[in-house]
Order: sequence, then structure tokens, then C-alpha cells
Amino acid sequence: MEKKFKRTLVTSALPYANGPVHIGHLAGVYVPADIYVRYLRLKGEDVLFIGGSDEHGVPVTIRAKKEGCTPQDVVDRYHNIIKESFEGFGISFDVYSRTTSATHREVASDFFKKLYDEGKFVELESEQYYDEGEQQFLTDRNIKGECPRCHAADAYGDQCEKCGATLSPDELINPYNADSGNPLVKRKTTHWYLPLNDYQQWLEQWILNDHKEWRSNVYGQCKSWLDTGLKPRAVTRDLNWGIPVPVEGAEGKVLYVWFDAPIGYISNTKELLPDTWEKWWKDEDTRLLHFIGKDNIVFHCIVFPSMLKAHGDYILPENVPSNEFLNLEDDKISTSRNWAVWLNEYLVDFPGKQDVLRYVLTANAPETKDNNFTWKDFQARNNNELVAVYGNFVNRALVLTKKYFEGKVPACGELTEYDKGIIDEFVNVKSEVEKLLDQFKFREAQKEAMNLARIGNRYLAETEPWKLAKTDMNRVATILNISLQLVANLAIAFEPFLPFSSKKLRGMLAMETFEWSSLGSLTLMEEGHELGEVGLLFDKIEDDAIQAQLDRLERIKAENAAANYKANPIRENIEFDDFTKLDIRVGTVLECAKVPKASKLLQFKIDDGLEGRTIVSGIAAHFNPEELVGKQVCFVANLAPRTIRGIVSEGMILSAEDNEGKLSLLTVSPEAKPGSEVK
Ligand code: B3M
Ligand code: ZN
Repeated sequence: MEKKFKRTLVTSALPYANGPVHIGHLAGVYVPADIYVRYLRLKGEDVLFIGGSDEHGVPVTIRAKKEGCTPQDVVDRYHNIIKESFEGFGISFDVYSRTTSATHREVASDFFKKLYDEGKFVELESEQYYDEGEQQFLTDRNIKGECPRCHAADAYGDQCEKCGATLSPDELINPYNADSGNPLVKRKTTHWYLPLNDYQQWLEQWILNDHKEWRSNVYGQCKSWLDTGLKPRAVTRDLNWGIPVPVEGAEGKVLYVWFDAPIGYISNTKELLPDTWEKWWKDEDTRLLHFIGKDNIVFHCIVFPSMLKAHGDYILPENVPSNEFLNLEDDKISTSRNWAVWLNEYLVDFPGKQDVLRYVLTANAPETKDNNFTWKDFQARNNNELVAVYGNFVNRALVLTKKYFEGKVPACGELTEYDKGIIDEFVNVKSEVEKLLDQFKFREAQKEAMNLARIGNRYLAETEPWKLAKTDMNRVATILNISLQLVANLAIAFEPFLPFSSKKLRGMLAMETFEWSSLGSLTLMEEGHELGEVGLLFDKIEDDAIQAQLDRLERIKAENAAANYKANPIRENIEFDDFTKLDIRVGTVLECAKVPKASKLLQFKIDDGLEGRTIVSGIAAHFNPEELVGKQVCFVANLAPRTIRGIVSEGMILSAEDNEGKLSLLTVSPEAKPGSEVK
């Protein structure tokens, strides 16, 4: 028997406040969580939606160093940007706070202290890399050194970006501090560890036996962690950004960001409800749900539950709906490579189109596997689905009602068999959508809602009330009555998914509110009720708006390629005399043509300030012969003549080649007399 809960506490992962949030965040966590919460609220359930920024951790300190400001500056800035983005997209948090708040510091400290006092941690000594100049221990990401595999000079302590190898700092050759450049030494340090191995058996029972209903990606990851066997995990770090370890003798140590961040869910609840927060966290009648992305599974399914269990006062999550990743134009979304659609920028580029992105991200939600966002698909889903199906149906129904019935809901007469068939198709929509939402199948649930609009569109197309207007107004009234009932059903069904559009639609229908419970009803719009002002629910997105986004991504690709470009290493030294043996001259191209039947060769006639000469060069793939005539080039003049394809070539034209194979001719500036010597 499934347990009946009195209330639901929904948390969504706390994004790092080291940059703005992007479509991957929205698709993976916040849109599904928001749909779910809105749905529960519509059903009149007791629900709380907790969000906030994760403001500790190394990424914040790295960003601060890069920007030459303090970590607090970084998180102040991004916390506000992120918060506004979420508001912009209608993510309906009951609270959106931050882990640098005083409440959080206290709650997290107390949590640690309780576990510490009760002996729930083990203290272990280990050797870590230390920068004697800066007097600090370094985290993996702050350490660089030579890659033991490909010998790139600047691999990170956790990964080599050149060859992709996963590394530990110990494997690096000659490790150094990525910021100061100082060489590193090993130094002993003590940390507190949560002995996850002690919770192994309990976790096996709780997840593998009691929660078989979790999504298979979540269950599978947990199983593989448990099968490998859990080890103690450090919950403190040697770092100067974070919550100080509240224990004597722990100076210079802070709580590990993954220890304090999930406690942020509790702190933020407490901040919102200082008097009643405990019923949300300590009462078995509360159902706790964590919405997260797949890289956070182990922390929410294994580490945090073990912390809660060790603490003893708290409930555990009932489910952890986790999504896979969303890619952008077939490439992994990456903050550091700027390969993302940033939410704050979208809100500026596409004002009033929040629901379009919500719709597309849900339609493509990476629920069971990684998925891909493309701008073309975004445009197509807007134009072919939101505009052509949903918007079109609504518009036709409302405009016809204005036209034939002065904007008042007409009376429903006798139903035909055809009408009854149409009605049969949609009366079950409520139970269908609910069933899917209860299983966290958001993309299918949204499809079900869209199906209502398809039914409506088909109904109008097949009954053609505009043709009946001359002969049978009673029939027109019935058709439009049914259509308006369908439109009202759409406003309800889409409310959790597209809240902005549902609001707009309610305005057009002049209906303040609708009850979720009446979804599927045919008597939502009473006869004689007067509609509000009718406008377009969605509008078309034109090619140029999409092209602008694609151009931006192209620019970023080019910038990334330029930033990653490295010239080839310099060759072995030579003596000065070796160099002076070369006689390099400037010449003017008099003639230039392709060598017949040799696709790579160009034949030059060069004015060399003497008798003139012929040179054959293998650069036909890179240049247009006509464009070279009149140009000045540099050539090696004393290269022994060679016969190429029956032509005697007297020298070699010089060009520069980058290591991607692109050629540029060597020329001179300003022009020089033909035959001038290059020294
Ligand atoms: N900030 C990681 C992330 O943004 C981390 C989540 C914390 S949830 C408690 O993916
Ligand atoms: Zn490497």
C-alpha cells in the first residue's frame, strides 16, 4: 500500500553562484520541479518549494581570482543574476536564499557539531599538496603539472584537458600551484570523514530494496556505487572560503561544500518558516523530493541521506527525480567554454517568450537519456506547435465567438455522434496528465496537454462552423460552445507547464481562476459569459532571430578555437652561418597559372630584378592564381633548380602555415624593388 503523506517538500539543486544559469539548469532541474510544484498547488496540496544559491566551494574562489575580486563579490553578483533569471522564467520558489546567510551558517555548523560530538566522524591524517610561499593547501583543481600520459605541460590535478585522462594530483609530474606557479610540497593534514562504509548495509536496504521505483538512471548509479563498496568521505577541507569547522584546533579548515550545500535546503526552509520549519523536515508525514541533475545523484542519494541518518532527527527523501544532461547544438554545455544559452540573455533576446523555452525544454527533457537543444528545433516547436496548433485553435474559437455571438459563450444544443466522439477523446485528459505527472514523466504529460489542442484544431477544421453560419446558427453555437470548453480546458491543463500563457488565456476568457479538479469538464464556460479581449497567444519566431543565435554560437566556437590554439614547438637551434647560406629574395609575380593535370601545382613567372625566373609551387589548393598576379612574394633564390612535371623550377615561394594547415603567403611591406635581399 502506498503511503499517504500530508505535505510535500520539494527541493531543487542549489546552483553554484560562480556564473549565470543556463538552459541545461532549467531543463534538468528547475522546469520539472516547477511543473510538479505548480501541479500540487493546483490540486490544493500542502507543498513547499525550496531553492537557493550554493555559494561556497572552489569554483567560486577560482572565479574570484580570475576576476581580481573577493569570493563574496562573486557570489553577491551571481546570486542576484540567478535569482532574477528564475523569477523571469516563473520558477515559483517559496524561498530562494543562499548559503552565505547567517541562518545557514548556524544550521550547518550545528549539524556538523552534533555529528562531531556524537562521534559520528572519523579523524584521518593524509598527505596533501601544500604551497609554502602562499601557505595554503591546494585542492585538485588548483594544482597543475605535467600530464603523466600525454606530457601536456598544464594538466589539472583531476583531469588533463589535452588527452582527457582522469588524474589524481599525485600522478602529475612536477606539480605546481595553478595560481601562483609555485612548486608544491607534501604536508600532513587532518580531516574529518563521514564513514559511509558504516551506512552501506542500511543504504542497500533503503535504496535497492525499498526504492525500486526510483528512475532507472538514479537507481542504477546508486547500485553501482554500492556494488563498488563505500569508503569514508572527507567532510572538511583546507580552504579559506566556506563555513569554518566549528571545532577547536580546526583553524584554516572549512566544511566541504558538499557537506554544507544540501543542509542549505534545511536552512532555507528555516529562514522562510522560523516557527514551523520542523514539521517539514522532521515529521514522517512529509514527503521529501529532491530534483537534481545526474552529476548530483551520489550526493543526494548516498551522502546526504547518510548525513541525515547520522543526525537522526530528519526524514529521508522519498524520491530523487534526476535528469540526464542537455546538450546544445550537439556539443556539451560548458560554462568555462561559454557554450550555453544563458537565461538572463534569453530573457533580453526573447522578451515575453519564457513559456516558449519552458515548452521546448520540457518537450525535449533529458528524462531518460541525454538530449539536444537546437535553435532550429526551438523555432520549429514554436511555429509548428505553439503557434500553429495551440495558438491557432484558441484564436479561431475566440475570434469566431466574437464574430457570431458578440463575444458571449453561445448555447450548446444537441450533440452529434461526431461531437460525442471528440468529447470522448478528451474527457480523460485529467487522469492521463495526473498519472504521468505523478510518475515525474513531464514530457509525456505536456504532450498529453498539447493533444487537447490538436483535438480542438481538428474539430474546427472538420466541422467548419464558418461555412455553417449562413444556414445553421444553432449548430455553430454548439460547435463554438464545445470549442470554448476545450479552450478553457487547455488553460487548466497547461497551467503547470506554461503559466504565463495560461494567465494570458484566462484573461482572454475573462476567467480569473479555474479549478484543476474541473479539468475535463464540459461546463467550464457558462452560456452568456462574455469573453475578454482577444489577442494572439503565441507569435511566430522569424529566421533572423534564430540566425542571430546561431551566429553568436559560431562566434563563440571561433573564439574558443583561437583561445586554445597553440603553435608548434620551436625546432633545434642552428648556427648563424647556416642561416646566411640562404639567399632569400623579394620578387613580383608577373604570371601565375595552374599546371595542367596537376591539381596541387602553380607555375609562377617572377620578376627577380635580373632575368626573371620560373618557380613551380605546390600551393594551388590555397590560392587563386589570378589574385596572385602583381603581388610581391619572398622566395629562396639559390635552391638548386629541380624539374617538376617537365618544368624547371628555379627556387621556392615562401609561405607561413599554421598547424591546422592554413597557408598565408610571405610578402613585404612597403613594396620593395624586385631582387631585394631578405636578411
Ligand atoms: N551546487 C552542484 C551543481 O550546481 C551543486 C549542487 C548542490 S545541491 C545541494 O551542479
Ligand atoms: Zn594528458
